[in-house]
Amino acid sequence: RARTAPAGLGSTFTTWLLKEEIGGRVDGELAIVLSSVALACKQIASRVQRAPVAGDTGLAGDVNVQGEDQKKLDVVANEIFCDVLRTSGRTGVIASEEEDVPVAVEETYAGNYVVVFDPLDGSSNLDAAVSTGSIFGVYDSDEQCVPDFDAEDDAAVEEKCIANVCQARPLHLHSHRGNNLQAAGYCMYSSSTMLVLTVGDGVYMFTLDASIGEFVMSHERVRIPERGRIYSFNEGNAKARSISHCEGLKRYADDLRAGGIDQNGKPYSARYIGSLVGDFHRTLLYGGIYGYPGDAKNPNGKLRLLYECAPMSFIAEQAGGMGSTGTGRVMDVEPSEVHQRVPFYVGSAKEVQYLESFLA
Ligand code: AHM
Ligand code: MG
Repeated sequence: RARTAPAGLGSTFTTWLLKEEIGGRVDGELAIVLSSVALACKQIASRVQRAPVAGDTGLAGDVNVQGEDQKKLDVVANEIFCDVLRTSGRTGVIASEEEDVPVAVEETYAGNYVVVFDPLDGSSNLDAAVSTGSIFGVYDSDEQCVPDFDAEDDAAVEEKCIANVCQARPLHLHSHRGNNLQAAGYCMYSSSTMLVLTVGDGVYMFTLDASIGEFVMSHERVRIPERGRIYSFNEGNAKARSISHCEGLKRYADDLRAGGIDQNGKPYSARYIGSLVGDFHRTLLYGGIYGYPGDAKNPNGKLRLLYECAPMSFIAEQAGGMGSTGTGRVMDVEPSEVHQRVPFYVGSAKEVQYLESFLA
């Protein structure tokens, strides 16, 4: 009898995907989408590493739909993601932080899945060679919203693409998994390149082994510590928060500095990279809380629901943590716009609950 390939620690991403497919947690199409995402991440990792010598640092000269200056590598990473997903033949619609509206994949290549992504998050860190990452989420398509390229004009196709992304409510993953987020993950470009993802069956981490060009499983069934003494907020925004409606946040910050949940315990430590992927990855492994609140000027904060907060919340929940808007579960927020922002708090369950107790 043939032996089953080992699919635990030390196995490749491809072997793990195969095992998930055999176990019925991933279908053949989703496996191809996820392999394509992994390929895009390898290509981006290589461009990020070589950026200073390849002349890939600095601004591209354009501004994206959200009014942010695009870095050269924001544009390159977006092209890599779009090209790889398009040619996967399994993606119908893609929505990116760097695209104004969701884009339908041409009929010849089109598949069913809707993939949302931030191709290069934290790119303001890039020129200093500090961690960056890509974040992605995969949703089922809604048949009603699949554009008909032959029969419909461009405006109708675009409208359906928007509907297709916004219908994909990242909700109730346990009770309605078929309709919502099917997979979510990120790839961190740091001292190691790490692909972290969930298909609703725990969280797995794969480290890129450059000697073989493969992601190899380095952590399985990751669990975020229930508590953690690291908090990760942009302290420079504290003043804006204190003059806004966020009185509870100010009290929370003062409370953390005074010792947090158990006031007599060791003090908390502040850590803030300014790269969601890096800050989230540390929080996932060490515990604690990451937050990007709203303030007087931006009541919904900065981070985007579809391709930043919802995928990270899915991962956090799958690891036993929480992703919250401060007053409710991020996964329960129904998107109404592609680039919608939400206040975001994520991390150890007890730490997020403690923060929520100040905002109730
Ligand atoms: P980006 O998608 O344009 O890179 O912005 C998102 C980034 C996050 O990675 C990070 O957590 C946050 O912006 C940092 O913002 P700030 O500099 O305002 O603290
Ligand atoms: Mg981003």
